Amino acid sequence: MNHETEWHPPHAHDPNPAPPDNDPTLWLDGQDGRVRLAPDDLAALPQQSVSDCYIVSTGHGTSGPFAFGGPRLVDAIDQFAGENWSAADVISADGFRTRLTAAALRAPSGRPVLLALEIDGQPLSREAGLVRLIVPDESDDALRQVKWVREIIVR
Ligand SMILES: Nc1nc2c(c(=O)[nH]1)N[C@H]1C(S)=C(S)[C@@H](COP(=O)(O)O)O[C@H]1N2
Ligand SMILES: [Mo]
Repeated sequence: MNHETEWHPPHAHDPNPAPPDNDPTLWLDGQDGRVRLAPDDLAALPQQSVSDCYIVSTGHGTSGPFAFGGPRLVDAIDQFAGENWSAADVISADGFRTRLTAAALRAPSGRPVLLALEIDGQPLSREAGLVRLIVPDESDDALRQVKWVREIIVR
């Protein structure tokens, strides 16, 4: 997947070790307003599993391989905000964020971008990032592996 045209702001590479709160609900901001999504709403969409995912960090090592499961980000946006969008900003409860284009997310892929609800067949804990954006095969120091997604702004 080509993320060259996409964007994320500069970050400290020190990850937050703990969730900022215990509430895993998120908000999807689309053209027609705001939709509140609980993990159960995401679990009602078609689920996909992507195996052999690594969380890569030059600063503090690599973990994995993990199999993450959940809906494709593109399906969640299309379902709850409509199909007329060109990019999405995914923002966490602790202010971490990344931007993904619809063009990249719509490209056919066996390793799609997920809103992960599961890891290795088990429910993802809040500590481990529920709901976590998983961008398989990212090689930019895990800056797209956004834990504790709180808001998705559709553009
Ligand atoms: N919400 C949020 N997501 C985040 C971060 C963070 O600080 N906050 N840090 C990123 C960085 S720099 C890394 S290396 C990984 C660490 O993931 P891990 O806790 O699963 O090892 O999470 C990424 N996702
Ligand atoms: Mo990192």
